Amino acid sequence: MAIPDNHPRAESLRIRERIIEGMHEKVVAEAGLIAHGRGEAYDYLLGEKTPNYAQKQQEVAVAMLLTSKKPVISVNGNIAALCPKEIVQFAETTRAALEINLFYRSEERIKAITSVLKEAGAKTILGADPEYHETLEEISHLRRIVDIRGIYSADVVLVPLEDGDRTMALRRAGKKVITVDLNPLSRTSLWSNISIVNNVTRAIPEMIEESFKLKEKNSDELKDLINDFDNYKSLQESLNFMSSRLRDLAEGKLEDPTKNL
Ligand code: PTJ
Repeated sequence: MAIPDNHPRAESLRIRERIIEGMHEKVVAEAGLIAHGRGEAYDYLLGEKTPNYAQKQQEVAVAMLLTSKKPVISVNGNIAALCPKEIVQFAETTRAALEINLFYRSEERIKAITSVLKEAGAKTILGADPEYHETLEEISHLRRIVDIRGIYSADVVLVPLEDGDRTMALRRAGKKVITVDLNPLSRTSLWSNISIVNNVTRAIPEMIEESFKLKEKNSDELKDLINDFDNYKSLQESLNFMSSRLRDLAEGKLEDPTKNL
């Protein structure tokens, strides 16, 4: 559907269209639409802008990816639909492998996501070839199927827009987990080493920029950034941001659009 440029919610509606189209093309799971709606609601609480606390989370996440031995970025349907080019570029700048890993796994969806990533410029995509499949015993559903060259042997895994079980399982398997999740109360956010409470559509491009800056720093400086970071405190900051923004609105900052009618 063509979204008029002057629509006050044009950008948000265009993003919705990408998710809906992705669902018709089997890239996005049906439940991906529901997940997206939940994300949108949280993004309202942020004012649909990247807050300062998220810039810090993003900086530390990039530092962790750049200092890791074997970083992997896990791609699901929503990521493939929302930011395919950006995720491919981010994998390149952080020398991370890209691996398709799905909650609602099917061969049809793996193929659809593979072609989206290829079109976006990805040269190597892990997770599709059964010859390299291994299982992470800690996970009970289909996300347990991982690539031996990727998530299975990774030290750091970025799992944007994720369900909680796998994050817990990856932590139990001794991996460092970074997530991008607009819900600071999700199990994924609580269980990750670094949780970025921001919209992936802003976070990934901003982290690409950040990775160019951080590449200028030496590894001790990057490690200091990581060591000084406390995920639990950082989640508290994000909750504080959301609640104080709501309080400000409730106490008078909310504009009444009907006042001059
Ligand atoms: O493609 P599949 O089969 O792997 O399935 C992917 C989904 C997203 C359906 C699956 O992982 C799932 O059900 O996830 P959940 O448990 O709904 O969690 C998704 C989380 O991502 C929720 O906490 C949302 O608030 C959050 N979220 C949704 N959209 C965004 C987001 N976070 C950041 N940016 C978004 N655009």
